[in-house]
Amino acid sequence: MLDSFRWGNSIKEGITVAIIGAPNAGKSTLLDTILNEEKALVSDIAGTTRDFIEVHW
Ligand SMILES: Nc1nc2c(ncn2[C@@H]2O[C@H](COP(=O)(O)OP(=O)(O)OP(=O)(O)O)[C@@H](O)[C@H]2O)c(=O)[nH]1
Ligand SMILES: [Mg+2]
Repeated sequence: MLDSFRWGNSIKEGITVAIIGAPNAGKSTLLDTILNEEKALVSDIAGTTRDFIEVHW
């Protein structure tokens, strides 16, 4: 049980994932694609997303 707890708990509770990358790398596009929702503004201007965007998915 001890050995399988982390794996089982990750499936049950989910895991925390951070999308990190250079300005204009496509982080917001990736997030919106995963969510199938326009959560983060996508633009060709580097530095569009300034705040942390936290979602539960
Ligand atoms: N060719 C190409 N362009 C992409 C891709 N993903 C995103 N873009 C374009 O790259 C530009 C930046 O995309 P964003 O998703 O806003 O990038 P970001 O990393 O969130 O940018 P910042 O928030 O400014 O740091 C936009 O014009 C997107 O349409 C991709 O896979 N291929
Ligand atoms: Mg962004």
